[in-house]
Amino acid sequence: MKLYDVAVVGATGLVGRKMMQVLEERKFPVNRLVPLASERSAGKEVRFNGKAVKVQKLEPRSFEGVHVALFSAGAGVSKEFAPHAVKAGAVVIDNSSAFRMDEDTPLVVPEVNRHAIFRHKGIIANPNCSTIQMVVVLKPLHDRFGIRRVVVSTYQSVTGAGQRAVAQLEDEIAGRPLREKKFPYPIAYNCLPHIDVFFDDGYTKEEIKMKLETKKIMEADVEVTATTVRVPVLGGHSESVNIEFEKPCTVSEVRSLLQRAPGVIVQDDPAKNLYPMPLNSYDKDEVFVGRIRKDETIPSGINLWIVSDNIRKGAATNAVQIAEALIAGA
Ligand code: 3JN
Repeated sequence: MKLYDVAVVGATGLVGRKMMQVLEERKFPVNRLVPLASERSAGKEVRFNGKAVKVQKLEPRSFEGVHVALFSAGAGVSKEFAPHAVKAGAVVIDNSSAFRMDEDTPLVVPEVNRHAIFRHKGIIANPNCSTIQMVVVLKPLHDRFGIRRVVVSTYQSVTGAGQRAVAQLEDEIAGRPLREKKFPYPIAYNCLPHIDVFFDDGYTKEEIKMKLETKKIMEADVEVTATTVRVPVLGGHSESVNIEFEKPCTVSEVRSLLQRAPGVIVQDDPAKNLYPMPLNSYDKDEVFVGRIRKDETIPSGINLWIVSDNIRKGAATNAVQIAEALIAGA
């Protein structure tokens, strides 16, 4: 079997660490693992396949011999260093927003648009976590009923904002002085309707990412309007989603389509209090869906509830799945 040299940029972050865990778990054929990070983290050790590997300082020449470079160190780092990786002959799978909307960059969720991977010109973008878990559910429904419009509200885990955000929540809950202050307000016992920066029209960048990325991944004019909210939760992101269809649908058709959909697990039995929750989605790769109900206010519509681990399917697992598809070929 061919083995690959794999770089992980942002190797000491929440997503970078998870990328290495997922590469190991899924037995990605790694020859050499190259963990890369800023000068501050260089010299630390990460564990991979039972061995300690030293984190190296990210530099333009870090990518010599690398076949696949997984980036998760923010859009600025991706913009600066992804071109060096491509120049060295690597394929970059980038978890930031740096290239997502570029025409030449495929934006991929393998369950939805695996074919797009093979159009890459060196860089493949991993979508935003909130978009990924939503489109995995929307795709089979769009193929069958045609989606006209989606109204989504998110309940996003603090893990989406990184290690400093997790530290703020833990310290606030413990009632101790904060090690870090990531959010402008307390996040414990609170909800912040504010993820990423605000634009002049009142929407946040996270909300606009969901709208634009969904159309690009689904290659369809599916309209999305979003409200994204940070909640004091660790295990995953939740989404309340209202979907309006072109064609008539029933709840049982929707349920059976989703039961057969790749990467989806239906948890929907109100009589047994069965519905998806972020506590249960932690460290799982699937997208969980439940609370499937008819929207009686429109001719054809559904309400449902989607939960997934944003650090796994929303980031690391999706990136590794792209890498797997890439080496498997078209
Ligand atoms: O807040 C979340 O739950 C997800 C955060 C994603 C994020 C945070 C900072 C910068 C992104 C992203 O993936 O879109 C970016 C970015 O790359 O723009």
